[in-house]
Amino acid sequence: MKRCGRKGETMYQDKKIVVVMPAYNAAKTIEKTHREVLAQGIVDLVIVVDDKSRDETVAIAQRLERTIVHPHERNLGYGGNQKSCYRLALEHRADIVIMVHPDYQYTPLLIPAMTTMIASGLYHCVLASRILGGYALAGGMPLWKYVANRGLTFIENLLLGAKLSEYHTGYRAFSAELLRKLDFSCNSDDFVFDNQMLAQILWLGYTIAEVSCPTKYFPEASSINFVRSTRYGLGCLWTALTFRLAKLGLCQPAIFRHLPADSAWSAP
Ligand SMILES: Nc1nc2c(ncn2[C@@H]2O[C@H](COP(=O)(O)OP(=O)(O)O)[C@@H](O)[C@H]2O)c(=O)[nH]1
Ligand SMILES: [Mg+2]
Repeated sequence: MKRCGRKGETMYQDKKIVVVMPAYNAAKTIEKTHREVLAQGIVDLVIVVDDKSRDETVAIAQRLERTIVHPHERNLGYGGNQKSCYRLALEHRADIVIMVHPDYQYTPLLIPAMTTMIASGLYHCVLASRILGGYALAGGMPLWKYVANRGLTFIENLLLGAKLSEYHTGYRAFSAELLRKLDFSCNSDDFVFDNQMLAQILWLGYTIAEVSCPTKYFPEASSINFVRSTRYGLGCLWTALTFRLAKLGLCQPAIFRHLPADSAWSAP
């Protein structure tokens, strides 16, 4: 199935596969993550966006094979980082974009599976879920994060009208076709960006697919504290609530206002 494309590219079924890594103080783990990403044999390009890390992330990333490094001049936040990731991936003519954190929390071994689900034309968005399969706690997810994840997911499913096992994973794949339809200009630069993006995808009528993903928690893989997590959780609830109110015609949140009205997608 794999075949060679243009010079220097591996291509997968004639599609350019780009992995984006939103990096922040990832010096200890980025090389290992990157090695396993390329070992999958289907990734054409890795884009590392560094959000003004205080460690050696940029210097290490600049030595990595098949990789473009884009350092931010100032710290924008995780959402601001992802905005750069997707813009650069589209500028580099990606067909499929996979976002994976460079903190080695998510195994790159799932890249071929997620790519296939999009390359087949079946889905435009695939999440790697730590909840599906039921081993999140055994993998070291702190109990309070697990409980918050399950509670938020329950409410989000009700308000967003989807049936996902979690909305909070940092391992996601998208078709370029879908990314081109999204408008991030009014999205947050903070962690809730992730959630707003999923709400926008559901707003457009796309189905979000999931694969189960082993969970790994260790000191370098998790830095978000309780206060930032709480702010994120409240942002998720607000996103879901305004989504439902907007569907009922009761408000017009900016994150949905600029999306194309005629892009309704139906499963093939
Ligand atoms: N741009 C940016 N990224 C951050 C910041 N804090 C964490 N991150 C990144 O956000 C991602 C998720 O954070 P992490 O601490 O791993 O969260 P957890 O694994 O969900 O507990 C990681 O890729 C971090 O590198 C920040 O202040 N700015
Ligand atoms: Mg992490």
